[in-house]
Amino acid sequence: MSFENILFEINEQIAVITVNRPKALNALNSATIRELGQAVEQLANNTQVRALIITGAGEKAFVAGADISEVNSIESSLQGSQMSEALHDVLWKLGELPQVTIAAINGFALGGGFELALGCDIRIASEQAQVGLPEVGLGLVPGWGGALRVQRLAGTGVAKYLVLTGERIPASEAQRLGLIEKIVPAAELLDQAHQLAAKVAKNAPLATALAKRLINRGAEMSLRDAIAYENGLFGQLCVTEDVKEGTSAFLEKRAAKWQGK
Ligand code: CO8
Repeated sequence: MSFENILFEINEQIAVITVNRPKALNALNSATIRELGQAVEQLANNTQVRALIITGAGEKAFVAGADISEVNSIESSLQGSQMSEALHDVLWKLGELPQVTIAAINGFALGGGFELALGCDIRIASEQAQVGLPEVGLGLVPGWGGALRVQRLAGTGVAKYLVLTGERIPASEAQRLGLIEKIVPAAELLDQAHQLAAKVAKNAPLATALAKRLINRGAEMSLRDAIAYENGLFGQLCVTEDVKEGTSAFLEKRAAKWQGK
């Protein structure tokens, strides 16, 4: 499948999607969102790939938001809701992938761009990156889950501060608030994202996939229900070949060879 607005590469255990509209600072138009969805769908049943890195083309922006000229041409609330649903659909698919998803934030991640990053499992950013949710300045609320994911990651106060002021904050501040996990020099960003992906890939595939699912689904449950869910997944994993291999490898002081079953 060929794409016009993204680059999609798979190299053994690691896939990379690069949003590739640098002249518009990689803003997400409908065609780009469609292509993101198609690329993510291709990974859903790929058992070789263990991690997906999402980044932006060029040095300036990860993604500068929804394509504002497209938002400007919306003619009905139905059309607006449909555009909103389109990226939500991609973000839900990212959440359901067995692979870990890593946003490598190489510059501005604003509005929908930050929302795309927030839909990934881990965010690593360059020292120059800036994030923000400036939608209210355009007359909108964040329409791709940004307010709500920031609220869950960093609390109601931080969500209200970022959303109501629309302020852009540097990556260092976002890290302090728990919205970015790691900051590295720009020149090292992709290499460090690959190293992170490789670290995940060393671990047991079913365990990483189910750990991600536990954390994502558990966040939507009461603690009691989430722990019951954890208990079920734990039991399920205990009888896998990988747990026999992982524990035997430890006892025999050798590296584990995972089968993903
Ligand atoms: N959409 C379309 N084009 C854009 C966007 C965008 N979001 N951002 C930048 N561009 C374009 C500019 O228009 C410009 O194009 P041209 O060269 O043809 O004039 C080019 O990219 C370069 O941008 P600037 O000249 O503005 O570059 P600066 O370095 O001066 O500024 C900024 C960089 C600060 C990133 C600035 O471009 C900016 O503020 N961009 C907009 C950021 C923004 O407001 N993002 C939020 C958009 S709304 C949104 O994301 C809603 C999400 C939910 C949608 C739900 C469904 C509808």
